[in-house]
Amino acid sequence: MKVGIVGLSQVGKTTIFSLLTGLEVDLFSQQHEKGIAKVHDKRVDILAKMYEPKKVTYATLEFFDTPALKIKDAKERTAVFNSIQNAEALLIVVRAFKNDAVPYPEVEKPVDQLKATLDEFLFRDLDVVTNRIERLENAKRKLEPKEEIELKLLKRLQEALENEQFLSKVELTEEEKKMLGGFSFATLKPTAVVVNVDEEQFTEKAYDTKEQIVNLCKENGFAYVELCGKLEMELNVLSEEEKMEFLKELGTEETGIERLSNALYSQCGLISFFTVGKDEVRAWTLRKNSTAVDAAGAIHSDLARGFIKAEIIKYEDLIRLGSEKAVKDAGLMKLVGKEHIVEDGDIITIRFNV
Ligand SMILES: Nc1nc2c(ncn2[C@@H]2O[C@H](COP(=O)(O)OP(=O)(O)OP(=O)(O)O)[C@@H](O)[C@H]2O)c(=O)[nH]1
Ligand SMILES: [Mg+2]
Repeated sequence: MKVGIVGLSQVGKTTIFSLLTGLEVDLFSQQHEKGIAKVHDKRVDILAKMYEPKKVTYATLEFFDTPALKIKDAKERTAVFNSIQNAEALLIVVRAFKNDAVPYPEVEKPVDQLKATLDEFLFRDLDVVTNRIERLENAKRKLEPKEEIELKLLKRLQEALENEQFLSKVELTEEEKKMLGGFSFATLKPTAVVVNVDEEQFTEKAYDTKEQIVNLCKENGFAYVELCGKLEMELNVLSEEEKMEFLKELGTEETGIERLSNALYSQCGLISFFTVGKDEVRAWTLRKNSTAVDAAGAIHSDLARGFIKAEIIKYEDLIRLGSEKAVKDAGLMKLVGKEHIVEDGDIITIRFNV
């Protein structure tokens, strides 16, 4: 899953990108980068303790940093969105932290930053829709029936966007969604908002216009996370033990970056299943409602091709009963066929024959 990080200038986009991916980035280079972030899942750690495997592999998300959006600047907008054309989800960064040494974005109030960013999403999609409509209307030939249908649909979308409505709020049939797949509309992508707060705001759990931001996120179905970039940077250089200690003092068990990657993961409709053994404990990513044969295919195409059955035990059962054998003895191992729907936390062994 690819996630584009967007926002106004000097809000902490590159800082958060660097924290997520563990890549060291020069904050002053305007080059945008991409990188892989592990999705921190405590269950993987616990399974690793149980199996003591040679290798532990977490699920991952891929992130893209972008240059700053400038309010109502069509050229910058095109540059930013073109650079994340392939992103399947978007992460909006909003700055609440106060520091006069860091120039403030064009609008200062956090909620105004969010609104300005969302407007850029709307403008982007409106640009795309309008261009395509013009192209179809100016075609010097008779449109194909499929194009006629597309034109009608695009006009509906244009009207919604002009009324500042996100395309995610427009009712679309599966057929229509498919038709729109190639446009990479910003307002159709799963979106999360991260507010970059300072230490004081973090402790107080409060910042200017928070309530409005939380409400906007609710209305639009965005995931919402607060974190303190500066604190996360400090946490980053600590040993695992020191980190746990520090987090405990802060009254939490997870870092903001861990919360953020988990929130994004579920916002994107993703679940994890696990494979376990002495060689490797590993989390794999699937979309919700995927089947056992999809799970096999995620591991290797051979496993999907030669799929016979899948053995499934539940993570909770394994932890509760202490061993695979105990789970089997309790009759809690399921042997399932291709079409069985995999659930988050399933531990899977594929039986196959190629
Ligand atoms: N005090 C404080 N400073 C921060 C925080 N996060 C980022 N900064 C600083 O803010 C400045 C901008 O951070 P960046 O991560 O480069 O922000 P950006 O959104 O990528 O900036 P542009 O790409 O130039 O738009 C840097 O000097 C950071 O060190 C934070 O949580 N607290
Ligand atoms: Mg940057």
